[in-house]
Parts: sequence; structure tokens; C-alpha cells
Amino acid sequence: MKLRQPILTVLGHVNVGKTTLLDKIRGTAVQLKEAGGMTQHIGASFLPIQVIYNIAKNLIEKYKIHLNISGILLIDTPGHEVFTNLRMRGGSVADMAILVVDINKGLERQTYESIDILKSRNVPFIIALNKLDKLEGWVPTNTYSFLESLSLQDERTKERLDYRIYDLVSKLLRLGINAERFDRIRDFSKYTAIIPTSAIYGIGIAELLLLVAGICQNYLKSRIAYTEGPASGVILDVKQETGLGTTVNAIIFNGIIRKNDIIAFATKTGVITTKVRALLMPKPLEEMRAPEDKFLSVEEVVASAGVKIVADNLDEALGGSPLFVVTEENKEAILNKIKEEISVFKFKMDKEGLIIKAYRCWRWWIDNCIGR
Ligand SMILES: Nc1nc2c(ncn2[C@@H]2O[C@H](COP(=O)(O)OP(=O)(O)O)[C@@H](O)[C@H]2O)c(=O)[nH]1
Ligand SMILES: [Mg+2]
Repeated sequence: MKLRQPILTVLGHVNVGKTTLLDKIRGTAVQLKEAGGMTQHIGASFLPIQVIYNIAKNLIEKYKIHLNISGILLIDTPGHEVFTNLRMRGGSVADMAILVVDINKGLERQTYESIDILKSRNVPFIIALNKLDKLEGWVPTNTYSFLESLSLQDERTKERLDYRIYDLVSKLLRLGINAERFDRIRDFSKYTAIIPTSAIYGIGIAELLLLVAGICQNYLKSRIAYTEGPASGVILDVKQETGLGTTVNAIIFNGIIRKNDIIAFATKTGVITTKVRALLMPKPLEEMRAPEDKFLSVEEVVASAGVKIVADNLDEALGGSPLFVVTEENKEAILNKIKEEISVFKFKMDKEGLIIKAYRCWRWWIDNCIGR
């Protein structure tokens, strides 16, 4: 079975270290450039499997792990509304998520919200218990492996860590989640793994990435099976670009999109189709000659990918709309599918207006409107 790259998103309360964690992973990948490095996408970055091999080398050798996915597509903007909502035609935009929790703060308001969203969309996730270096007594180390760093700590600090972990475990249990420290889990389909991390020092990112890769290839095979054929994706943002006019940034999560293909998506007034004039990817930094010279035109893009689409009539495109490549055969069915989704959206908007005042209404709104 051909697998596409799993799409990974990062969720959690504000200030828990989501951005720092992604930056650390990206920074480390760039440092390890000789082994593949990172490829920039629009709104995402691709982490090749060689980089994970490199970061988690000791663990992979020790446990004789074999990874058979080609890499992971990391969504760059933690908390992007399409990904926090994660909804896509009843399913989910992300294949897997990392839920970041501050080790000294535990569960916070947006952690609960993130858990609700992940559960309702059936998105598997692991927990990064972050800011480990701020745990009293922890002596920070420059190792990517949590287990290596742990072996250098004194007994009282280890106990303190377990105290924090099992406090979190008991709170998660009340939410119906069976969680456990990752190295004490035998069956990853039954427990949610907790990996202590320090995004500042990079501690734990070896185990974090290894677990993400392992869970994707062992438990998400059917979800990440690659389907040949016209692309499906989602619009992240609608963006003005100097010299290009209005463009859309999209994540393609299945199939293939080519220059001159016809795409369909939702606007405020209905579903429209337009011809793809150009597909753009970010230019590697070293090839950029001027600040406005930042994109590279490509002939086709294969899932999973983040791409900028240049076409006519993109002004009215809705962020969060599904996006499909249409062909003579599938055109009618796809237009109807998108229409159905916006009719629900419009009906609900007419009925409820814009009374996004209270928590309940806001929840209703993210559940029903965004991303449709
Ligand atoms: N000591 C420590 N500070 C961290 C760690 N991760 C993030 N921070 C700090 O926490 C603050 C919020 O981090 P940020 O990544 O912006 O959080 P986000 O809102 O979840 O994206 C920043 O000042 C970071 O430097 C960590 O592992 N250890
Ligand atoms: Mg952030």
C-alpha cells in the first residue's frame, strides 16, 4: 500500500510552547542538513524520515526500529483555525496531533477545548509535557532523548516528574482518556502517550518524533493510504501577493494537482470553478535573489503538501473551504458536495446571526461553521 505523508498539527493552550517546539524541530532538521534537511511548503514544512532517523539515532538502533513512512508534514501555524477545528467533510484535516501541556500548569482551558476537538474528530494524539527544564531540580542536558536526560537526574527529581505525570494521568482519566508515560506503554492503541519535553533544549524530541512516526505507520495506515487521482484539500488562507494578485494557500491531503487543472471551492455566494494558472512552492533561501522573489513555480504537487495556487476569481474564496480538482466525470458530484456544505453553513449563519458572545455560542460556532 502506498502511504502519503501524515499531516501533523500541534495544539494546546497559549504559551505552553507550541511555536518553540516546532521551531526546535525545524531548527534541528536544518542543522542536520546533510541528512536531507527540511523542505519548506506553503503553511507547512516537510520533515523527511532521515531527519527523524538522525535525531533519534540511538533509540532506533537500540530498539531496532524500522520506519516506513517517507516523512511528516508539519503544519507551521499552531492553532490555525482550520487545524484547530480539524473538520473536513465529517472527517479531519490532520492525521495526528501533538497536544502540548505545560508541566507546571497542567490542564488549562484551551487544553480541554483541544481535547474535545481531538476526541470528536477521532484524531489520535500524543502529549508533549513541555518545559521539563523548569521542573524543580531538573538539570537540563543537550540531548534529544528524554530517556537519556532522565538517566542523568537524581532520584528526587525523577519522583517529582512522576508526581506531575500521574497528576495529569488522573485528570485525563476523568475526561475518559487513558494516558501513561510513553516508556511504560505496551500497547499504543490503548493508551495516550505522555512524553516530557523541553522545547528550549530539545529534550524529548527524539521520542516525540519517533512515536509520531511509529503510531502513523502502525495504527493509521488506512487513514494515510494514498489515493491516486484528482486532488482534495482545504483552503488555509486567501492572500494578496504583489505581482500575483489574489492567491490561495492550500493543504493538499490526497491525490495530485497540476497546472491547468480545474479546481472547485466555496465562496460566500456559491461554488465556483477556475483554472489553475500556477502552483507555487517556497523557494529555497539560498536561491532567493530579492524579497519578492520567494516562490518557485512547479508543474504538479502530490499529497501531502502545502501549496500556493494562482488562478482567476480567487477573491471570493472562503478560508476553510474544501478544495477539489474537478474532471468531467466527477464535476457534478463534487460541486454538489461543496454546495451541500455551504448551504448548511449559510442556513446556520442566517439563523444564528453573529451572536458569538458566550462560550457556548463560540463552541457551537467552531463546531458548525469554521472549516466548512
Ligand atoms: N523554559 C522553557 N521555556 C519554554 C519552553 N517552551 C517554550 N518556552 C517559553 O514559553 C513562552 C511561550 O512559548 P511559545 O512557543 O510562544 O508558546 P505557544 O503560545 O504555545 O506557541 C516563550 O517565552 C518560550 O520561550 C521550554 O521547554 N522551556
Ligand atoms: Mg505560538
